[in-house]
Amino acid sequence: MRRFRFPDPDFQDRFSAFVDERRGMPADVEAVVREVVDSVRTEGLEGLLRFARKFDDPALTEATLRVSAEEIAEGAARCPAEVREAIEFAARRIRAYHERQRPQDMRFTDEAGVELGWRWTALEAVGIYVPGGRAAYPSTVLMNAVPAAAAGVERIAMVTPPGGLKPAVLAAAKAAGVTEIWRIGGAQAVAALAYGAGPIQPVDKIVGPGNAYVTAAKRQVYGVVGIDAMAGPSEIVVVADGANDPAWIAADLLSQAEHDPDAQSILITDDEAFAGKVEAALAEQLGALSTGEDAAASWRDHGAVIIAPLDEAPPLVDRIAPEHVEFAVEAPERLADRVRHAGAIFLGRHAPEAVGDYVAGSNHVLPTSRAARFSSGLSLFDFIKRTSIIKCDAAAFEHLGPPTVALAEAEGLPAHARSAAIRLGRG
Ligand code: HSO
Ligand code: ZN
Repeated sequence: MRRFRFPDPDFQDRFSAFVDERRGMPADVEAVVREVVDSVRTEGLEGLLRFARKFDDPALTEATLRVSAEEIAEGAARCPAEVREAIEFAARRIRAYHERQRPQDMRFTDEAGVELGWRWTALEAVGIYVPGGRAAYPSTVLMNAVPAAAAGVERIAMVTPPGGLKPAVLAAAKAAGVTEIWRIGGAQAVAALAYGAGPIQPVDKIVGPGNAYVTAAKRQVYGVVGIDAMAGPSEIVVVADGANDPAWIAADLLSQAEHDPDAQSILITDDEAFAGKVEAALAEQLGALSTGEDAAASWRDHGAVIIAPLDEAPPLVDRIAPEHVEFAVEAPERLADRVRHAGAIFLGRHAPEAVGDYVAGSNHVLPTSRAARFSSGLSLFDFIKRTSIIKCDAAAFEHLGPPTVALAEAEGLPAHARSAAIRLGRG
């Protein structure tokens, strides 16, 4: 854990160096992934089964590739009722939030009499990658699939390695409106979604988190299909005054730290004695966490405490451009309104980031590694696209034809020029 004091003479230099540190350099797996992706692309089902058997399940066959409706229903039924209800509660709230993002179509006639506009339509088919192992989270399924369903995507194909098929994941898939589930993971699953393989029809876009192999595969199939943003290790900045319960703030910092040894939690406070109490509470809570080893490594290597007047917090937050920022202060808007770069902002003492991870309704797939400077979290917009509309009658064309001819001639494209000129009676 690093400690910074705003008035220290070397504050700016040390803080800048800290912000620019890279966490978790991605492994170079491009060449390995290239072979897998090419094999699935050229061999289809055969290539997919070869790699799926090698890496995940030696007994996998074409017949067991798809998780049947009965398996989904049975698995979901094994999910404890309390968890299933929480999943359904979350799904409803995420759906309601994302439905409000739906933009209007537009149609207008400009001063030249040209009718213009655009209209939005949903993608037809989307693939959702759900990691296996510890990170097989039902919330991942909800945050990726519910916005797709809300957008009107007809086919939502989920892939997950055999270990990912946990009861809560299956319950989330049901609640989210996933339409098919395939028992495959890794780069071969991404390639199968992009190119199709045997019974797996190709999709139009692939979203969802994964390891270095999955991420490299998504990058390699980009262009054939759309992909979502590349997710890095999670981050949180908590801006807190001394009136908070230190145990609450410590818990918030640990809630990100436990994700990954490369996650980052930063406390900004104007009260040095309070910071000390948060650190003590954090050390105490760490010992009781089953995820304590990762959380301790994250806090030790990437954590920070910044002592600064709260008025200085917004520009510091902007430099960090964090995935999440909490303002646990008396008048949170006064500070938060001055923040420009953040994936999600949590206002007040009763809005811990964990509610945003699960049930607030907003999306928990958010820009990391300072990408909040230029991008936004996953939303309905990731599952719709816009088509331009252009309508001209003869009178409107009188205005558009001559400059079209001029530009086409300037570009040396005579057929373009003719297609306009012919309609002006000069063809
Ligand atoms: N906080 C993570 C998402 C997550 N949390 C999933 C719990 N489950 C994204 O930054
Ligand atoms: Zn989380």
